Amino acid sequence: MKAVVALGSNLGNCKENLNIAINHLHLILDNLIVSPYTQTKPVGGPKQDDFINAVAVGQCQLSAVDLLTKLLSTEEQMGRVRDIKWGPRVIDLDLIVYGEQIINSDFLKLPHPLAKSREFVLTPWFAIDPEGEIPGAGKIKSLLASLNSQR
Ligand code: PH2
Ligand code: MG
Ligand code: MG
Repeated sequence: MKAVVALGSNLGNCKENLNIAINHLHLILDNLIVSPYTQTKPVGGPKQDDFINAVAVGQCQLSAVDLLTKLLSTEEQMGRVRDIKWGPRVIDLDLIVYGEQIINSDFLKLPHPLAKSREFVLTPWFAIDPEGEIPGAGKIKSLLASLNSQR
């Protein structure tokens, strides 16, 4: 199943943090493709440093819950501390889309409910997967166009 994972970091050596996370993702996902890293202004949360964001796309045989569990354990191994909502973080690994799955549990929401409105997810994703889509929301390309027309 196709997995789309968004990566973000704005604490410490952000590019190195993304490199380490990508190495972990290679152990979990096959045929991994990684977007260029992009510096973005923080969206929401407290005043904080810019983020480095990227998106990775790969193939996975795990259940969605098992995949998310592995992503969360990578975050934990890398020293992620969960305190302030949308606050600074060493690494954030969000499961954006998993095949066509639609899930709405407390643990896991698929597709990621905010992805369709987040330029820092859609732009790097589009760079590596221009035909990509969010089930129920549409093609990245049209989502980006509607974000741009709102501004
Ligand atoms: N992640 C958030 C909140 N705001 N802003 C940017 N630019 N990049 C992020 O990855 C990000 C954010 C919550 O996960
Ligand atoms: Mg996030
Ligand atoms: Mg997260």
